[in-house]
Amino acid sequence: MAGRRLFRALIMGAPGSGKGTISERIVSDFGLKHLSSGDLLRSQILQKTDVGLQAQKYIDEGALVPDETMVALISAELKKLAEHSWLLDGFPRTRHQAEALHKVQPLDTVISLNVPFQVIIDRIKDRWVHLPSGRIYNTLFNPPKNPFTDDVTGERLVQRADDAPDAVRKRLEVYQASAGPVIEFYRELGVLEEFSGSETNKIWPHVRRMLQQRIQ
Ligand code: G5P
Ligand code: MG
Repeated sequence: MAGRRLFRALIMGAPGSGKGTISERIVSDFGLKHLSSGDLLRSQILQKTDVGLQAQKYIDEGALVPDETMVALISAELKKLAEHSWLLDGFPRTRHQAEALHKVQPLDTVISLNVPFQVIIDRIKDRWVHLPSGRIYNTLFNPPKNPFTDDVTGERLVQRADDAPDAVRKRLEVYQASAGPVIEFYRELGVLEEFSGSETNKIWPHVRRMLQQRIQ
């Protein structure tokens, strides 16, 4: 995107609403850098960093990692992306995080996905992931070429600990309690774009069209 104005966006939505899946399509079509707070935390856990060790207990039980930890972690990553257009996925997800980000970097567009919770509960049990890269599969929706194997590296896929039914229920409750004030914050700023539906393939063309109009 050399020579173009930098574009800064966020994709938000409940756990399993398709943020990661749609982010992969946005990255592929529009060339934005993708920064997923969940992928970043899982990579800190794999590397056994202090942040990873602190965050693991919150993540496994489906609770939010404290705001201060998240703001420090994401701010450090965004500094590395200062020269790039980017798409945040999963941060901010509290009003405090949204205000902290707004002070350093206002957003151009916020994509908010509305997917019925029962649809999410049905699809998330079939999710398999390649943890080091964040690549996402689903045994029914987008299966890997070879069962339980990452298409790119050939490594084994795993299921996330927080995709266990109790943790999924908790994550959906947490989203319901914390997302409203974030959505309101971005609506007031005039940057909110909401997309509702049960199928990513039907939501995606609308997201794509909106971004084509915004990214020049
Ligand atoms: P994450 O990693 O941000 P969540 O819970 O917000 O986790 P998640 O689970 O990663 O979100 P997603 O990215 O929205 O879901 O969804 P996805 O992976 O693309 O799609 C879900 C599944 O459905 C996949 O298998 C996909 O293939 C399939 N799928 C997609 N579309 C369709 C479709 O149309 N049909 C069908 N059948 N299937 C489909 O955060 C994890 C944890 O990290 C901490 C928290 O503890 C959080 O719980 N954390 C933070 N804590 C505080 N503040 C923050 N900002 C934090 N960020 C992360
Ligand atoms: Mg995700």
